[in-house]
Amino acid sequence: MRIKQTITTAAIATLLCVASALSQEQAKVIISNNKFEPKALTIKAGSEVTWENKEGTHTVTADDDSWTTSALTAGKTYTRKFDKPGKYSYYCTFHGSKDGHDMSGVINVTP
Ligand SMILES: [Cu+2]
Repeated sequence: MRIKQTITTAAIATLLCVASALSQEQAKVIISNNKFEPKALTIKAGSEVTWENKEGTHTVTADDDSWTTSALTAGKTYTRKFDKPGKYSYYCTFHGSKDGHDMSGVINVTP
């Protein structure tokens, strides 16, 4: 009984460890009709974010126009690295607009 409990605890601890490592190194935003999920994501400077489009056609476009994707069709991904801390707002040119309207999101980059 005691051994079983210890093994279960160890297994859970391992899973939590793996989950936390994944969330740090593979920040992901899922694109669907018509939203970014999560809408707000916080990462550390130097991390990459991958947007994965599950359905429809969308763009990932910076509010300040400093970067954009072309139209991403279903199944396409886009990865961008964020080196400097700051707040990076973005939107889909087809279904959203600047300043967080409709289909939009934000990446918060911490030092
Ligand atoms: Cu869209």
